[in-house]
Amino acid sequence: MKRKVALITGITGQDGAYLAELLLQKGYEVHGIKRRASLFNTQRIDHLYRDPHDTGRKFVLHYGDLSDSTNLIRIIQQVRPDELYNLAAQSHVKVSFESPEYTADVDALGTLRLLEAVRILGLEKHTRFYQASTSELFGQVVETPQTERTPFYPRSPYAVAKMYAYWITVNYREAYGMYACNGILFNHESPIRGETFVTRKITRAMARIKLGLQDCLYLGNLSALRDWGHAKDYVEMQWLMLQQDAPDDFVIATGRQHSVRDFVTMAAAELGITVRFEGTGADEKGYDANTGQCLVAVDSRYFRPTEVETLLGDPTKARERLGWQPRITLEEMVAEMVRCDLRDAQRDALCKSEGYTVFDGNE
Ligand code: NDP
Ligand code: GDR
Repeated sequence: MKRKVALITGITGQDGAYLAELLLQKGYEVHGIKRRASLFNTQRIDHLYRDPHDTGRKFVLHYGDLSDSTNLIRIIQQVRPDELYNLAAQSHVKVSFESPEYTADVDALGTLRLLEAVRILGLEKHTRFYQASTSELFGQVVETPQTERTPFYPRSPYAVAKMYAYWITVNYREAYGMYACNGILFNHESPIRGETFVTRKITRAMARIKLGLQDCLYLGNLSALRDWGHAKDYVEMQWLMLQQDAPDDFVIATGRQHSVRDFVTMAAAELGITVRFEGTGADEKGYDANTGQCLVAVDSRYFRPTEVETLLGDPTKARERLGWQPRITLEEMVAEMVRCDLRDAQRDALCKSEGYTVFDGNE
């Protein structure tokens, strides 16, 4: 049988890396679009990469950008993918308030550019399309838990841009008969999550505090509630959605909800630290219950102009139609993230003790 060909935008990101690994395991030829950067930006996929001079390789990277239709058309023409996964985005909600136009260009129009490229090349009956939609679409939630039928109420430039992407995907499915799907994914994390998203920021800081590399972790809204799953589980669903008889949209979530404060408590507990929270709102602090050291403080610069206070997904449709359910629990994920960040912190502590300068990377 002919080997299937997949093209992944955002392959250098968290989900792109896990999805590429999954598809290679399944025997796909995997192509990815990476952005030109002044430094290497392929750390998450380097373990999959083979010598670019090897002609038999099944993993190929192309330079490109979602803001450039000519280059997207050229890559899609060259690759002629059976499956196209659009994971690329300016994906940080807080940053989208600072770069709203760029976020709209990449997250909203970037999706349109890909769909149009597929159509222009006459591949609309050949290429199956996955759009990385998001629970942020629900924003100011009007019902709990959220399902595929819950009305959207986006609360950031990021979410508004993703709302355009959601509907243009639905529209191309209905207008041109494309096999195009939205995965409405709730937050998913892992040891390779970007360091400025709250879960990774917490596990990384707690590990560094434990080793004396950092004193305090500054966070924003500790009361925000999220439904957190593991990225490795969620990319499997992205693939499953493109293997059905007919295209559809699915909510992917765990159905469990925790606060940012709970996540801090869980991560600290993995390191043998008990955190006691005192105060409220901007004055809340978290102390080491044994030593009294202040470990966590609220800094209002991490507040968002409009916040998404609570998200909780109902994945019943995905479970029933795709036979999908998450395998990795939140507790297992927190333990894995802390373990990996502790290893990195140990390396940094060693370098520091040998007199090398260590980049703290705090935001
Ligand atoms: P990441 O931020 O880790 O990765 C984003 C990827 O998009 C990176 O490869 C990045 O490249 C690339 N990218 C950014 N801008 C452009 C551009 N202009 N042109 C081409 N590529 C670009 O995100 P995740 O892996 O966590 O998420 C994947 C997708 O899923 C995103 O679309 C996100 O919005 C969405 N999503 C994520 C959820 C989550 O909880 N993780 C939940 C729901 C949806 P570079 O490495 O160079 O920065
Ligand atoms: P989110 O994830 O905005 O849900 O978007 P993030 O981890 O950034 O925030 C989750 C919640 O934590 C609160 N928070 C903080 N967030 C960050 N980043 N830094 C802090 O210091 C901090 N303190 C508290 C936030 O206010 C928020 O309520 C993620 C992204 O991956 C999106 O691309 C994706 O679409 C959604 O998840 C689903």
